[in-house]
Amino acid sequence: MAKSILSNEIIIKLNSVGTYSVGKTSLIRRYTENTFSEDYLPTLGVDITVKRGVIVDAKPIRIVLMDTAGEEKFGSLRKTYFEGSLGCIAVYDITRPETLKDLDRWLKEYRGVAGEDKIISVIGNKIDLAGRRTVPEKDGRRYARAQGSAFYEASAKFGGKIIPRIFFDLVQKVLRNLPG
Ligand SMILES: Nc1nc2c(ncn2[C@@H]2O[C@H](COP(=O)(O)OP(=O)(O)OP(=O)(O)O)[C@@H](O)[C@H]2O)c(=O)[nH]1
Ligand SMILES: [Mg+2]
Repeated sequence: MAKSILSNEIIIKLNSVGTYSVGKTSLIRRYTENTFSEDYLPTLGVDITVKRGVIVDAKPIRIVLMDTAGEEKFGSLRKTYFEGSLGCIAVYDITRPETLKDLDRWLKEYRGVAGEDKIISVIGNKIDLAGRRTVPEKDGRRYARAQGSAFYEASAKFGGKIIPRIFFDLVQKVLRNLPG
């Protein structure tokens, strides 16, 4: 955590992890800009977005979102973006079961750099594709519980109140996890 010199904002760095095309960037865009695009533009290395003006527990927060690429070829770069991270969204796609299994590998990599005590929220994305669902909600919920994580199902496409809720809850847990 850091404090801005010019304002009393608390700066919290968060990451996204998960396999390519699960919708990490789309969830973050929905949260920061309230937009969605059907086009798939893979993240190249990292996208950094800053969200200001969030108030949690009466404290002004500046969220720095480090949205990393899911494609394997960016592996070595990714680790450097996890340094100093206080929490992450671990995203899978409810139409691709392997993407839930992949979270083991992602969370191992994330925790290995950021630390074991970091706050992780598990998100099953693309629930608008209900007819193509192959991961039951209970499987995601069970996985999240085993990780000691909060669990959400969401759609970056549909948006709704769940999107700000995910990030608000994560920041609140991070704040309450900070020493002092
Ligand atoms: N139907 C549907 N499509 C989605 C949703 N979220 C993302 N997509 C689509 O899935 C594709 C991948 O989305 P991205 O957000 O770029 O995925 P990503 O996880 O950031 O992928 P990488 O950057 O390559 O790791 C795009 O075509 C999006 O439009 C969703 O909730 N519903
Ligand atoms: Mg992306």
